[in-house]
Amino acid sequence: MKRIFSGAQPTGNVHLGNYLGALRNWVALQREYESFFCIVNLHAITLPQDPKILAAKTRELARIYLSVGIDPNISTVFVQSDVAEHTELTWILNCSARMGELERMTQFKDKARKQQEENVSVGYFDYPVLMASDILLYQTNLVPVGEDQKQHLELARDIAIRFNRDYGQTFVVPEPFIPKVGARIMSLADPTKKMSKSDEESEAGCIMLLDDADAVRRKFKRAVTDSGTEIRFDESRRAINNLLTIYHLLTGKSAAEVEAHFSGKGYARLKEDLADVTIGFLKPIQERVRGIDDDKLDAILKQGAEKAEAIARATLKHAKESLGLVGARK
Ligand code: AQP
Repeated sequence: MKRIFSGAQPTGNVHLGNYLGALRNWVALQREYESFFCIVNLHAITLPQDPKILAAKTRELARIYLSVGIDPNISTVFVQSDVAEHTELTWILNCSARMGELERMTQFKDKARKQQEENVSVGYFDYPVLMASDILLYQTNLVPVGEDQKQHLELARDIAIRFNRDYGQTFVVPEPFIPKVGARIMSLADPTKKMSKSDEESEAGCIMLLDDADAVRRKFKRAVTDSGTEIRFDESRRAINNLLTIYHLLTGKSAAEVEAHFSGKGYARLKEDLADVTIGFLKPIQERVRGIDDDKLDAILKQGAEKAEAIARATLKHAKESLGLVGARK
């Protein structure tokens, strides 16, 4: 079986963009691939975090993975900091990555622009190398991610190719899996920006998986719309296109069926229907999140970490041998 690896950060709240761009595809792919789904808490600390909140969010995110349909009997679910090999391989790959490559990463450039560059952590700069380690440790074939991670994934491929060229075949070179629809869900408040958990200004534009019905209704009601009244898919009308994409993905109706459903209707109806569909979709997920007790979660994460560690250890050993990093311990 080929392998997939993916992860999300336990920061802020998981939103519909994370679900439609990534988690939904993990669920769909987990039966075809040997699957590793990680809660990437080491990525989270590249920006300042409150330790208590980070710990709580780590467990909440694990509950969300399980509640959206990740099956721990067939997929490996684990917390990144439980598998020390992620950080050790990062050091090794840091020596293959190039400063110029990291400086070109748009996520870093955006953040550096927002904060002053000297206040951005070295870890934030190095984030894509940690991500490359995550992926390469599991000899991953396919990485299902949203579009914002495409550039980081290309870097992971470049690092793998360079390492294999310089030190002999060590890593599988991964392929991205970026969905045709839903790879970039936009903010409801500003459809020129992606739905994002760290963008505080756009909280109103972000439907969280744990939002209650009132919040969902309020956010859709206030969603920005375009000029023009016709409700149909049109990439040049970003706001309406985004709303219809969400509706299409959550209902499973084809684009033609969605357009037929809204034919002759107005934005108010679209927003109401979207809120109804979203509330109906979120309710069972939220119930499952509440239903997973601590002991069960601990057992799943422990089992996941053990399984992940065994594979990570073998890959790291191979990488160290490829480099000539041999000491007294085998
Ligand atoms: N708006 C989005 N549309 C589609 N997919 C998205 N993803 C994120 N935003 C969207 C995908 O969700 C997965 C997990 O994301 P992450 O936790 O690594 O965070 P991120 O990519 O940095 O984006 P977030 O969640 O909005 O956080 P911030 O605000 O920190 O940038 C990834 O596969 C991602 O592509």
